Parts: sequence; C-alpha cells; structure tokens
Amino acid sequence: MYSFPRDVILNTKIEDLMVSSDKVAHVQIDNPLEHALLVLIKSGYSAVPVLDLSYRLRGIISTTMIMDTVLGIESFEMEKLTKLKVAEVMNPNVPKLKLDADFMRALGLTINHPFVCIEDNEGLFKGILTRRAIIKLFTKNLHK
Ligand code: 2BA
Repeated sequence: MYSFPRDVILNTKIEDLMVSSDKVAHVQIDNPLEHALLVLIKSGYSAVPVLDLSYRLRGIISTTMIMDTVLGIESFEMEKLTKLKVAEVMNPNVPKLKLDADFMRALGLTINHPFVCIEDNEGLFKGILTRRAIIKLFTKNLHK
C-alpha cells in the first residue's frame, strides 16, 4: 500500500530534486560587494551561494547582509561596495548536505533555511535544494 508521506521521503533522491549548479546564481568569494549586489538584484534572489575558484562552497551572501554592512550611522557608505570583498561580509555557516544524504535531512534543514547547498564527496558544489522543489513534490504526491 502507498503510504504518504513516508514513501515520498524514502524514495526521493536529493540529486533528482536539486537545481543543478549551472542554473544557480552564485558569486565568488573574492568578488567586490558591488558585484555581489548586482548578481542579487539581477537574479531576483534574496541570497545566493558563495564559491571559491575551485568551485567549493564558502558561504552565503544576501542583499540584507550587504545593505547592513554599508549602512552607516547617518547615511549609506556606498564606497564600501567597492572596498569590501564578499569574504568579509558573507555568512560562512552554510546549510549543506552531500549528494547522497537522506532526503529527510534536507527536509529538516529547509525548516529554517530557504535552500540547502549540495556538494559531492570531493566537496565540489553541485547545486541547491529549494523549499519550492520540496513543496512542489509533496503537493504533486498529495493529489495522487
Ligand atoms: P528567495 O530569493 O527569497 O526566493 C523566495 C521564493 O521566491 C523562491 O523560493 C521562489 O519560489 C521565488 N523566487 C524568488 N526569486 C525568483 C526568481 N528569480 N525566479 C523564480 N522564482 C523566484 P525557492 O525557489 O524555494 O528558493 C529558495 C531560495 O533559494 C531563494 O530565496 C534563493 O535564495 C535561493 N535560490 C533559489 N533558486 C536559486 C537560483 N537559481 N540561484 C540562486 N539562488 C537560488
């Protein structure tokens, strides 16, 4: 007998549900803040992963983190956008999982995080698992 949601949780592979790295907007750790803000605004996402040159996850940066950094006491200190690098502002605590992790762990992480970063066993960035993809999966199965 089909038992929802147990079967969905047991049978779903993170790899099948994730947004692959080539479709994920990201910034490099040594990019100036100005570039990160441009990527965030143009992509429309409020936060994106930060990678290094070898495609390893180093953090997450958001529009709020950048605006909070440039916010001075009486005015915005816009020169910080060119002076500071992503590394100085990003949050290095990335919610992340390996490609072959249990889907249940991803489910738990998306309670507090809108997306979870996925890496392979060598630590290379493979993509993200979003709340949207998870809710879509459950909605589809509810209608079965
Ligand atoms: P947010 O940017 O805060 O977006 C919240 C939700 O709004 C997204 O949920 C999505 O449903 C919608 N949304 C926002 N911008 C969108 C856009 N440009 N195109 C289509 N839909 C958009 P999720 O899809 O569950 O994404 C959760 C979070 O994952 C996003 O939060 C964002 O931080 C990140 N994310 C999702 N897709 C991404 C991608 N391709 N590249 C980089 N980051 C992504």
